[in-house]
Amino acid sequence: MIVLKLGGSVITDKDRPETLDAPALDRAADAVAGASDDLVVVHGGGSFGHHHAAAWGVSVDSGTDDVEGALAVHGAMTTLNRVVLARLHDRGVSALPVHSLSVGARNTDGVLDLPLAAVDRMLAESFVPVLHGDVAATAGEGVTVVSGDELVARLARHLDADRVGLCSTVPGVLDGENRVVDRVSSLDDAALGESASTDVTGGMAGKVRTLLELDAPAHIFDLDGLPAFLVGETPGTVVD
Ligand code: IP8
Repeated sequence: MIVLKLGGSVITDKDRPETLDAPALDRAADAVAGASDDLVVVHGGGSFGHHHAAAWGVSVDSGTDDVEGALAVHGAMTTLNRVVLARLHDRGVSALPVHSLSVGARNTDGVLDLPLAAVDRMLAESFVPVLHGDVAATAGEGVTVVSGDELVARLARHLDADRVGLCSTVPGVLDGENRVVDRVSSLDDAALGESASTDVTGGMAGKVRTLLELDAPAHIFDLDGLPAFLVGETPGTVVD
């Protein structure tokens, strides 16, 4: 079982609102279509979710109770999700959408309650569930952002994933001289930069922190490394 995240910055042009990086998405979809393991895909927000989240002041900790704001973020993400699904369907992948807003809820201590029976059943029926960064109703906050990385962590634990992959715009975790670090076992192992574009859910340091807490080995790589990851190789950086 593989949990794969396609970074929003990979499949969209993150600096231009609601703009796809179509060639990149095509490459990602080609690679996913070539995977032989059971797979769950999560995609990030890129220029679809993050601009709206920033405009409405919505983050993982801070929400809005304005339905217009909630739907601005969610609607942009479902638009992107439909495009991702279409690209996968074009290649014969039986991809189905899963929207966290419909079933997830964050309680007062920030913990996300996310029933995953639908994901389990889709996998059992040989579908490929495709989740995405979203918003979820949150106690006392209206809605807050659910990041794709948070979903990856939840799915990896729930499904007891064998491998977790984050397809990023960089070829792995970089050291101070921009060289890819082969292995990261603690936050001290590398100079971790923050994402430069608008991103309400944190950059590389946050990703590594989340991945270090998982039992499954996680891999961070770029689009060039994605086909190799999906056939069991170890491109980029292993976080374990
Ligand atoms: O790009 C958050 O997902 P991420 C998406 O994985 C938003 O951080 C802002 C709804």
